[in-house]
Amino acid sequence: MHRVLGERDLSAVDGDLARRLLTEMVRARVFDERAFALQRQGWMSGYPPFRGQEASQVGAAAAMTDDDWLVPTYRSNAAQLTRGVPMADILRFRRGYPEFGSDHDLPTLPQAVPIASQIPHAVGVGMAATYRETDEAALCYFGDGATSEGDFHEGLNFAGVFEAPVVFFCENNGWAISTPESMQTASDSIAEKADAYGIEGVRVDGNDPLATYEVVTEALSMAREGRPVLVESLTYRQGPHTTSDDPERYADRESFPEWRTADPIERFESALSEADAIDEGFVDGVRETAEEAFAAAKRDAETADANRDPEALFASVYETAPPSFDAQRRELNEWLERHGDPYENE
Ligand SMILES: Cc1ncc(C[n+]2csc(CCOP(=O)(O)OP(=O)(O)O)c2C)c(N)n1
Ligand SMILES: [Mg+2]
Repeated sequence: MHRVLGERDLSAVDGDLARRLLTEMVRARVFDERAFALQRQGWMSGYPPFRGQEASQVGAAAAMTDDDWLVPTYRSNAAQLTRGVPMADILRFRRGYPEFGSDHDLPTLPQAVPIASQIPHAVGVGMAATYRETDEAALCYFGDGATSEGDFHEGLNFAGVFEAPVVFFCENNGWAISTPESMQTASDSIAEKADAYGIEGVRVDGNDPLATYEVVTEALSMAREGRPVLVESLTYRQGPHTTSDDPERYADRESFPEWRTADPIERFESALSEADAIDEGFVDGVRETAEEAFAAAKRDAETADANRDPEALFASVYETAPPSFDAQRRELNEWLERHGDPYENE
C-alpha cells in the first residue's frame, strides 16, 4: 500500500503541490455540498455525491499533463474540476444538457453512466495516441462495481496486448450501491487482477492526496512507455450512492478501518497545518472563493436554459454517422414535436 501521510516527513514535500491539492479538494467539497443541496431543491433530477473521495480523485487528476485524456464517470466530478472543466459545465450536464455543448476544449470524455462502458473507450483513446505517435495517455476512472463487468476485463486485456498508454484508476469506495466490496470479488484485492492481463497493479491509500498523486504520476509515465497500470485507490463513499439512495439501510461504516473512512480533507488539512505548510485561514479562504464560483456557475447554467439544443446530443460523436444514429436523431425530433421540451415548463 502506497502512503505518504503519517509515514514521511512532510517538510520534504513540495509545499506548492500540497497547497494546490488541498485547494482543489476544498473547492470540490464546496461544489459537492452545493450541488447536493440544489438537487434537494428540485434544481436537477439526481446527483451522485463524491464526498469522501476528494483525495483520491484530485490527487490522481493533478498528476495528468495538459495533453492527457480524462475518462470520467458520473462520480468523478472532483477529477473533472481539477482538470479544469468549468463548474457550470457539470451543472448544465446534470440539468439535462449534453456535455458536448461545453465551451472548453480539454481532452476529456463525457461522464459515463453505464457502468464500465468507458473502460474500452479509454483503451481506444490510448491506442489512438499510439497510432498517432503522440505522448498522450488516458486516465480512466471507475468504481469497484465496474470490475465485475465484461468491459473491465475486455479493456484491460486489450490494453495489455496492445501496450496501450492507459492508467485504470479504480476508486474502491467500499460499495456498488448497496453491494459491499466483499461481495464484489473473491480476489484479495482489485489491484491483483492486473496480473491476469500482464500489467502492473498497485494499491494506494485513496484518502492521501499526495499518495494518489505520486502513484498516478508514476503510472502515467509507465503507461506512456507502453506499460498500462491498474491502480486501486482505497477510499470511502461517505454519503449516499445518489440522492435517491438511503445508505442507512445497508452501510456499516464500522466494518471499515478508520484510515479508510476518515475525512480526507480534515486529515490533510491537519497534516499541512502541523507541518506549517498552510496558515490558519487557508481553508476558509478557499471555501469563500469556491462558494462565489459556484454561485456564478449556477447562474451560468440557468442562463443556458434558453439555449438548450437537443441536437447537440448528436454532435461530436461520429464524423460520419451510421444510419442507426440518424434514425435515433429523427426519433428524438419526432418525440419533441409531439411532447415539447420536458424542461420548458419548469
Ligand atoms: C451497465 C450498468 N449496470 C447497472 C447500472 C446501475 N448502477 C448504477 S451505479 C451502480 C453501482 C456502481 O458501483 P461502482 O462501480 O462501485 O461505482 P460507485 O457508484 O461506487 O462510484 C450500478 C449497478 C448501470 N448504471 N450500468
Ligand atoms: Mg463503488
